Amino acid sequence: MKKIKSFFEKNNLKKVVNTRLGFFALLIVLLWLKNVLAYTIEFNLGIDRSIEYFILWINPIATTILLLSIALYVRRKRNAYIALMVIYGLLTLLLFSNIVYYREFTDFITINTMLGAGKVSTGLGESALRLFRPYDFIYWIDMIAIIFALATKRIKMQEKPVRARFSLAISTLSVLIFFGNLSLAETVRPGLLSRTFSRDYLVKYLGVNAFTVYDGVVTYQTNQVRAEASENDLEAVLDYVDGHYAEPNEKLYGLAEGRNVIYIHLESLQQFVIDYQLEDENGQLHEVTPFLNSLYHDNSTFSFDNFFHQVSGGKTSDAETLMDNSLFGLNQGSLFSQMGDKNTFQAAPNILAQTQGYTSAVFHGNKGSFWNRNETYKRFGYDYFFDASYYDVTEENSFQYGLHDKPFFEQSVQYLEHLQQPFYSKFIAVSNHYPYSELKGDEAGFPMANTDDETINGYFATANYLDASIEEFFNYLKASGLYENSVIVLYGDHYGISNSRNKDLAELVGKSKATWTDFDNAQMQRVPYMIHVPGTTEGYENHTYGGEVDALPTLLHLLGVDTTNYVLLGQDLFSANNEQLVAFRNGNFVTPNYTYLGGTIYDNHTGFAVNTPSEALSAQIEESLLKVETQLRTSDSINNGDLLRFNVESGLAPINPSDYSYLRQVNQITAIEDALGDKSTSLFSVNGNKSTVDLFETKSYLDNNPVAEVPEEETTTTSTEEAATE
Ligand code: GP9
Ligand code: MN
Repeated sequence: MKKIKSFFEKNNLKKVVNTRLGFFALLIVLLWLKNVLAYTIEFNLGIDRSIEYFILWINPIATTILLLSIALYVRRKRNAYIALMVIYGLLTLLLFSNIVYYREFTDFITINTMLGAGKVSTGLGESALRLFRPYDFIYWIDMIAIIFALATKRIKMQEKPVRARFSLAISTLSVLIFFGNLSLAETVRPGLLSRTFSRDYLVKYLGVNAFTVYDGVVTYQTNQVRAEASENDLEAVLDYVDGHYAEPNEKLYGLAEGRNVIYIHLESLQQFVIDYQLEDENGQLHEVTPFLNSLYHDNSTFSFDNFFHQVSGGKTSDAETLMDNSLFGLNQGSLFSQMGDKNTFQAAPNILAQTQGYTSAVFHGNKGSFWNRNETYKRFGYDYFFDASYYDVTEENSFQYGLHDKPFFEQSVQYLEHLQQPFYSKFIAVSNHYPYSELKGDEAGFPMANTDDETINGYFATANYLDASIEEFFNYLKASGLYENSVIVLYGDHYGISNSRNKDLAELVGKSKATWTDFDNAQMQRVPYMIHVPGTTEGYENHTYGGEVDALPTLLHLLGVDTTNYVLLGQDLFSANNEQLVAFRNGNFVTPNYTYLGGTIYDNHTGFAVNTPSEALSAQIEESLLKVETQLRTSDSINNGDLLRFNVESGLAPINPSDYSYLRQVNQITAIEDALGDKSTSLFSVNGNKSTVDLFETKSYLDNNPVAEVPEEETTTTSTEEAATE
């Protein structure tokens, strides 16, 4: 303490600042302070662990030193100081622009946004002034003070340049710090760079500067591939699509014509949960998803028991890409994150809007920036996106991935009732998400499984909660009258229990840990897929082998939409010509009789590898492999080359993303109702301008199971976040 005091007294600090290195250090400290200030009062990055705070606080350091150190190589006095101040000014400007942008969009600025490619109609231009705060001068006052101090020689400029070797040492040090920062971030959030969940995460773990540079590199790379792609590349795609097209099933074509589509995204729900009963410690059986089971067996439901997810690193976002576009996600990372704000799509909301006059909306209780949804949905043609900002999200009713399912559905209907019908809507549930350990209070009570793996143990309870939330939503749909006029499609997006944990699950699914194989892992990738068409009694359990890529052609045909003009890579699952070949994103595949995994052929009926396949079988597998490769390659060439922009024959007018804004949507939907007057088809209007919100009834697990034993307070294990596979 004394030392510091005397340090100041002797006025050493001033001397230090009068050297180039001292001045350089001052700028670093100031920039660091500004970043920390922004982290504290501007950005809401969802930090809840001390290690995350630590990473957050250190993350501006490396890039700030690195970028400012560029000026250390400048030898001439004036130029060196000018360079320092210019870099300083630019870094401040970058931070400040992000702060202002964040106030409006709860998101960070991408290179595309900067270049104007992603301009939004309600863009920053008009609203920027409104977004300034009186205290914003704090971010600039230091800059003015320093320039003033330099001009009036209160800070003196040092003549002697910094030795080049020393500058190099500083730059190198900053690179080392950066890699330290990065590896720490990767341990907390595996796959941070390869999967790029969200811009939030990049800023949270690496800082604004690193995020911007990273975004620039990725943008450059994708732009290169796009620039080289041409109309000719589309030819091969169109040939493939024509050859692969499967005729609709005449009996079902148009069965749901003109109806609302209500997609329910069953987070991490696997098919094995359907009809599953969990045994508690007293040997008592508990049905995990009683409501979904009843739907599954209902004769108004077309239920599939051989439907596989086909996602890769983009997880939920990959499932959405597949379901909405009949295209695969990318081999690495998320298409939403990497191309969602650039590419042209032929997504369901757009097709249905342009051919059938549908309105479309997504409902999801997490931040809109997660998986870059707020940008991607515009290019899919979603008219509305109700993200967390439209919900009352509190500490109690939410967890790290957003609002819990019951309040989510309950709070969604206030918006749903104002959508013009027919609508195409998607409800993305999220409570049944890794780490499956968040049910508290009145929602706790469903028994835990008793394996060595905490993640597996909690999975059934959150699945049960998801099930109950869907039942409440269905009850509302029936009470409000939306039900009869809708087709409700439910799908599991991907596995909930990763392959690395499956051995611990084996016993629960009637297998043994010791004999568990890759074949078993592959079979676990089945997810629920149910198409519920109220009023029909034609529903049945369909055993066709298919995957998420097949969902869109299946749905469009049920709605009576001709799909021959569109670039869809899947096949109608009701078609007699469906080839029942399910590609996984990594090139493996499943057919009704065989499963092909990295060179090994497994017989589905025995579960064993076929070590000496017959010539006929080898040829058959070879042919399937080629088809799978072609399907995946076609998907990649469409996505990487942004080929759909050339597909004018689709008849779809191009989407202008700036026609879409997800801000102040309540004004938007009610303005449309007002403008349409008697012609408005929203539930609210049809109901004589009376809200149906009160028809939603919600109950807790304990309400429904008053005799259930309340378990001891569960200690939630969030000490390590998900592994890369989760
Ligand atoms: C986040 C949610 C989860 O908003 O959809 O995504 P996931 O981690 O499953 O990809
Ligand atoms: Mn998911």
